[in-house]
Amino acid sequence: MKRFLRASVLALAFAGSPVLAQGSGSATIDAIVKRGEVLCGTSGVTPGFSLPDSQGVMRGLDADRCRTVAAAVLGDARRTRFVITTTQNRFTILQGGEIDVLTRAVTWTLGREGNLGLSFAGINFYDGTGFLVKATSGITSARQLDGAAVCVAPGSSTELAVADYFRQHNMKFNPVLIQDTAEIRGAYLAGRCDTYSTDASGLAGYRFIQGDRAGEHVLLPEVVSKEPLGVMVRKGDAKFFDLVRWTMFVGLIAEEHGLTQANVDQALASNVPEIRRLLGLEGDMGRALGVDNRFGYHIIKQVGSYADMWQRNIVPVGIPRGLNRLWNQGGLHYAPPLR
Ligand SMILES: N[C@@H](CCC(=O)N[C@@H](CS)C(=O)NCC(=O)O)C(=O)O
Repeated sequence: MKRFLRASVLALAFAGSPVLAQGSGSATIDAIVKRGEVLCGTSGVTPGFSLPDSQGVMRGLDADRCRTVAAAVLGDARRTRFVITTTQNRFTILQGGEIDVLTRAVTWTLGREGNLGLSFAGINFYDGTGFLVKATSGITSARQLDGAAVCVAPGSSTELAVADYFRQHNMKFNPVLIQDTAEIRGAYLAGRCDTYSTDASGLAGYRFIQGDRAGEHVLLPEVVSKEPLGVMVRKGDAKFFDLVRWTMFVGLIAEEHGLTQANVDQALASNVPEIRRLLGLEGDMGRALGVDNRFGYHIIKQVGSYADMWQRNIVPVGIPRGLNRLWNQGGLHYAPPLR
């Protein structure tokens, strides 16, 4: 009881904390503070990642990633604005400064990191290229796709992964390149291609929104590339890069310690050193990144741990956690020590 009271008092003291004054050491952070919102690029068409709900609120893992940045910088996860970007224009929009962060299922590749003046702050979701076919096609393996017409977005990493896969297996394919995601899906449904290829998560989400008709589509078992979906920022603002990267680690560290949106206030009474630093009870962790020391608390309280985000966004779409488990549970997500 005593511990609970202590936690409640602490939680009150933590609520509504002010944001840091100007002078974070990051031009992007300063601009966000001045503007009062974080601008994020999303697709707005991908269930589980970014799709507006019936109230028009953007939902998904990518959308929540944006919210963690708002929670960290502004102390308020609601202060986000989502800018719809396409597979092709997303990089130019980030380069041009129309958004602060690109959270749009964007695969981390050498070419993108080396050529665009942009950097990947971390991996939000470990994915891979998949193929969706109609159940009536009778196709059960990607190896049966020799000579197939493949619907794919131009400028996507999928386009390159598909080309590599077919070449490696001495198979031919005919790319049907369509920019607009709704149009790609339409073309696939209309039979203009034999298979629709993109990130397996995107295909699972697309199949999911078919509802009763989901059974008409089959996600082939082969995952033919690594597609680590990351979060991009402009090069040249190392402080902001660090911050965005640590907003990602906060969710993982919270999950490691069993912290959730629901129990984070009780955790304010914890004596576990890393939890205390994570919540800003001791150490100068936030300041080192140009934000308030309670940035971790705000993220967990307002958006949640990675497990919370997964539960809210990905579980309904039916994608198994797989590689996206924590490192100590057989997955790949691993955060450095918060100290
Ligand atoms: N991870 C791929 C994404 C591929 C992509 O953009 N696919 C299209 C066509 S399905 C799309 O709009 N996806 C929406 C999304 O992934 O949120 C990349 O970085 O290139």
